[in-house]
Amino acid sequence: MNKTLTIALSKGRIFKETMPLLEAAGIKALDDPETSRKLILDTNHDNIKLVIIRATDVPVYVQYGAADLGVTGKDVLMEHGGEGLYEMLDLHIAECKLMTAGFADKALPEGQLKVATKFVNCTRDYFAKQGRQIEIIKLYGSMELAPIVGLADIIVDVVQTGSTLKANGLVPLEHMADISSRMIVNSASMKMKHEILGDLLEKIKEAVNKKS
Ligand code: PRT
Ligand code: MG
Repeated sequence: MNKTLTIALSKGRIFKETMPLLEAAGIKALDDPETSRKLILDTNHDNIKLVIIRATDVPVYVQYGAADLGVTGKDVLMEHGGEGLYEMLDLHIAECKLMTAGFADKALPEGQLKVATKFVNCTRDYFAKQGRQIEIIKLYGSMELAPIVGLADIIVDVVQTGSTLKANGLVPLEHMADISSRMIVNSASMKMKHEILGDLLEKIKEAVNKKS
């Protein structure tokens, strides 16, 4: 039963917080993505590799089976839609909240609200459910700047400590969703590699439960 497994992770907080869980399941990375330029990292198991990619690309790699499994924020997963993959485990890491944010003391326009965000689908769904008319302005980063320069009335972004909002004169307004990172698995891999995946997921689940 020496089937190969490819695990998709992103650099930064997800890698840092996922590795202790993988280590508890007996998987150690042989390189550190912060210092290595390698995109594919070997592990202490010949049949298990890690691919290091952008956070928003993780569900895409898993959807198409380029990775058998991966770790991704619920925000990224909701935005992706979850096609072709299963959400298997809440890892309770990289926790934050998806929020709207804006100026504390500024009245919002009566009519159409301009909302700047990279979370286009989540934002559309959230405001549609409330029957509120919005225009979405898609950005790829630094959403906090948009209200300051008059590009948008409010933003939708993930917030952890809130200090980035505060530093830019903004406040959190509406809580849209609690976010944490999830273990996702390609739906075909789940069938083809059921034994090795089931074993790994079980060990990771134990490690998650031990932590909380
Ligand atoms: O950074 P990059 O553009 O490569 O991609 P990314 O931002 O999608 O990835 P990464 O690694 O930064 O985040 C991965 C996942 O971590 C996200 O998808 C979230 O699920 C989760 N997460 C948890 C966060 C935060 N906390 C967080 N604070 N993602 C981003 N932030 C941002 C926040 O938007 C703000 O700009 O970090 C900044 C600091 O936050 P405050 O509130 O503590 O000031
Ligand atoms: Mg980031």
